[in-house]
Amino acid sequence: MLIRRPRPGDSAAILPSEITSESVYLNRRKLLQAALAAGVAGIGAGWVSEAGAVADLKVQRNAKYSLSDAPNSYEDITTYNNFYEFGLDKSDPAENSSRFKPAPWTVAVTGEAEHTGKFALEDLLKGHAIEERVYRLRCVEAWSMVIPWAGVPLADVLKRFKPTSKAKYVAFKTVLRPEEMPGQRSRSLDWPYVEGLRIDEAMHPLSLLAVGLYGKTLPNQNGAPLRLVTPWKYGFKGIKSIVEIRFTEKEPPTTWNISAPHEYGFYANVNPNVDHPRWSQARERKIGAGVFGSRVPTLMFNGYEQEVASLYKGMDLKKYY
Ligand SMILES: Nc1nc2c(c(=O)[nH]1)N[C@H]1C(S)=C(S)[C@@H](COP(=O)(O)O)O[C@H]1N2
Ligand SMILES: [Mo]
Repeated sequence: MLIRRPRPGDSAAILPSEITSESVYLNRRKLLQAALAAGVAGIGAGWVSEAGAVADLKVQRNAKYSLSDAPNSYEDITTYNNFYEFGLDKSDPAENSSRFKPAPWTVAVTGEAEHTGKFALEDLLKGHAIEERVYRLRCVEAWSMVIPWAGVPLADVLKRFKPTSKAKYVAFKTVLRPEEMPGQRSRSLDWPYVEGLRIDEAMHPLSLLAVGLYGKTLPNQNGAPLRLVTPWKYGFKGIKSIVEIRFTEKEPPTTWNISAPHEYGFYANVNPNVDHPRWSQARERKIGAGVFGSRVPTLMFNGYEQEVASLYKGMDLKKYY
């Protein structure tokens, strides 16, 4: 029997049934507006809460760290997701995350740092200006999207805790709430989802703690209220709904590496020259570029070679995948 391994989504072409056409989307919005006007709760619950939950943010575009590419539509970004806590299909996170409560939110900062403790999200972000950064997200499944994130540089947040000289890595953990996250009631992955970065990767100016997109707070399906974004790495490093940040001396375990170690490594740097064991990484399908998609060459480090190559000087990138 052939057992298919779990993987961060689906590398095959999208099925017509997965595509939410513009007209269907607009009809849903009309339904939502009608429901709101009539004061009816429960109709299209996912959409009501999704639209209701996000709030405007004050953001300033950081041009230095933004692509000039046109971002994907809000619809693309919020309906084509990987968030296995809410199901395996791309449409599942938008449909199954309406009961998730991203507020109030507390993050535990632990491990090798002078200041540790539990912090309300508001306190974690206090004093940090929220930047907009347009990054490309390259999924390991060989598709990509351009997303206008809103967030704060991870380094600025981490430095306030004064990591000690033993802090060689930073580990992140997603919330464990099977009552609100139906995917956590099945054993598709080891819950909670965990990820990690080497400390110099975490301190790199491109690493972002995102709290929003398109100038609004994150919708649940995109990792509300706080998620990681490291644009030179495959999308699965961008852990969602973070509740713990731990400074460690040893390389921390990471969810996809636990799930399939010869397919997903710790580094997960985008690399068109190192194929996934089951498919090529040389090209990517741009989401939103039509049903037939537009396949374009994948760039080394997702286009951020100049900025990040020095982090990996002397390392064999085939061995450290
Ligand atoms: N907790 C958690 N974080 C996660 C995932 C997940 O399943 N669970 N999927 C990852 C993968 S494979 C990708 S490509 C990105 C997708 O982010 P987006 O849905 O906001 O585009 O989230 C990453 N973060
Ligand atoms: Mo992914």
